[in-house]
Amino acid sequence: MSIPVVWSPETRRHEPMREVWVGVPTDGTELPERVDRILDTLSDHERVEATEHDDDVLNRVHASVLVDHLRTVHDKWMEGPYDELVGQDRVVPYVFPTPAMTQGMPMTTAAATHGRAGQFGYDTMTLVGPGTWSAARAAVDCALTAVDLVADGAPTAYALCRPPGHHATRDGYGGSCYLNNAAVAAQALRDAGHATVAVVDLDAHHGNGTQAIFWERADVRYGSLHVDPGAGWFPHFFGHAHETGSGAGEGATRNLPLPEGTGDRQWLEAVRELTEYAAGADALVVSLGVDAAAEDPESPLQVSAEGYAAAGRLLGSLGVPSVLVQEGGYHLETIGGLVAAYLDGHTGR
Ligand code: SP5
Ligand code: ZN
Repeated sequence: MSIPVVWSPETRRHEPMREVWVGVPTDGTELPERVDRILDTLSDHERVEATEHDDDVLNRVHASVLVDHLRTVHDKWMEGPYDELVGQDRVVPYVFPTPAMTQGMPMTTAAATHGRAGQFGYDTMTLVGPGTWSAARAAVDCALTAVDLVADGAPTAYALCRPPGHHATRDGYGGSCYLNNAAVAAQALRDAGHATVAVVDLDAHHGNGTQAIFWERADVRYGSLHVDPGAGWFPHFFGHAHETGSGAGEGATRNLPLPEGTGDRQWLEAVRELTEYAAGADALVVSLGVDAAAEDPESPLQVSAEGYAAAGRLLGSLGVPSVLVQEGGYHLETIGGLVAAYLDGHTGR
């Protein structure tokens, strides 16, 4: 069965150029070419260009100050003029008002753009360039268009979102993510009348942003399997099994951290557990990162294309309206095949 593949040419416009990691400028791996590699491999599926949506759902998932910051910060940076000052045009924070600095005192927004950047960006790897806002906002439109298709009766729709989103919190961005596409999809499915939505996150990294956004909510469950942050992996501070939600959301978060080197058998055991956990929800969002694959440079998990196909069969068997949202996956030669394998599994073809 063909799955609508929702995409936007705008998503190519985010060119991070580099990631500053432990003080070293490294070549980024979240490249525009990822879009074309995936599109090319999915050529036998129906292609749908995303339509523009207003900020309604976006503003219920993110603080408007974060959205405004991302919309305007690159223009402000160019007024700096940092390009001349520091010799590069990407927005990179250098000071972070974490509790270590704020100590409970009332904080005033920084006047300087290079100061303010650290109020919203929580790492040094996630740079903002001239096309970042257009791409991130277009990725949200991809997710919302996929929800529209499902609301109109498609059993499943795939949103080719780029940049990815699951590390973006209500108030901040990081981990190569700016706006949380999967959270927007889940909120839009709630608004379309699905009483409970399950988000199952297959990306190799824990989706701390999605978890944070729904932490205190019972109507959107969040389940994730990922390389164990306790073994030293990003996002380091979150993704442990003891994080289960709080308040009304107590018990609505489920984390299954996995050891380095985990392959298909153990990974699929965890997918099975999350499938059971998602059972009974009225709609499903899959945060479809394919960086758990053996070839991927960003994670030590060892999942195969057959593993992703089997994961698709498990989650597809839930038989509820499903929106599949692209997250990570950085090995250009294999990401398209991994996504295609998952899609085939999910639709049982
Ligand atoms: C959406 C997603 O998959 N985000 C990944 C964020 C984690 N990035 C951590 C990168 C740290 C190390 N990167 C240096 C390259 C090593 N191959
Ligand atoms: Zn990832």
